[in-house]
Amino acid sequence: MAGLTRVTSAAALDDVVEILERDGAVIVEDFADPEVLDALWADLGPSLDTDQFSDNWYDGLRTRRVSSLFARTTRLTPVVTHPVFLGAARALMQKPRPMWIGRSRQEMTPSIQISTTQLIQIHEGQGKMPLHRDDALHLRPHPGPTTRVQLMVAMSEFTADNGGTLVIPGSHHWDDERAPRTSEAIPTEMPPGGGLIWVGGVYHGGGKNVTATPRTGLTIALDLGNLRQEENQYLAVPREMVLAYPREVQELLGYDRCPPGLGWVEMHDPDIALQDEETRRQAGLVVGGALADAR
Ligand SMILES: O=C(O)CCC(=O)C(=O)O
Ligand SMILES: [Fe+2]
Repeated sequence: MAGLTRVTSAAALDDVVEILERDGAVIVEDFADPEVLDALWADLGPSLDTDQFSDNWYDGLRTRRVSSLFARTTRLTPVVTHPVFLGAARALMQKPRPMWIGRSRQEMTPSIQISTTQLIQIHEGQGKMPLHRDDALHLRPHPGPTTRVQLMVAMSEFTADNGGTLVIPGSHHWDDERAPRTSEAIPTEMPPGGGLIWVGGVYHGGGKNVTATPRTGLTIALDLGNLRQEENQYLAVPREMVLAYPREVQELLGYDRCPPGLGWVEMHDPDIALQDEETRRQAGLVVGGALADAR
């Protein structure tokens, strides 16, 4: 069976979007530089130094998962803003929607947001994860518009034997009646630093690891801004860690209004919560647990 389509970071965005529309998945061979990978291992690796595994069959009883990644490192900017990943996510999801407001015909373009972040380490003895669609979290019907674009960066090599993510190309076009079969799935094989990008409607799942070496991946999902985040970034990432990131990443973490008007606080865009104490107080935000003087 032919493998998944492969490109490099230099690929034209239009080509990547076309592959994602056709196959629902693509491998970017050189997604993360070795320095980026080293920095992420330094910040995040220690959280995998435990003998704990996930506590349920679906997540994997021989799989370690670490979440809240933006609370654990300030070095995810080149990953989440990678032009191929973020560019494809924007192209596939930020489609203008027409609407009437009174007699004025307007177009609103939704925002996108970070929805889930995890390190996933599959150990020897872990079997295949059930094939699933991640956008099923939003109970949405298929086929339909793309509402999630997800990334898996290989923190270690991904092979067919060590649990490289299984993907059924084209399955985002299927309806909700057709069941996924393992025989249709292709393993993701990529070097450390490689990136698998897939759309939320594609059937996929972690593979079986029959080797003695764990397989480690770092996943970030971007969802349409009018959906609830899978992982609650407002609770997961402390304000001071959000402040350590550039504006574009802050917006992706949810400090942005999804047009026409989702996510406001005290009638302001939510990034008001990242301003200095005086500005927040004047805006009417509750600061330090007390009602602001402005009330
Ligand atoms: O670990 C993997 O390769 C995929 C995991 C996955 O699909 C999930 O956790 O939803
Ligand atoms: Fe998944």
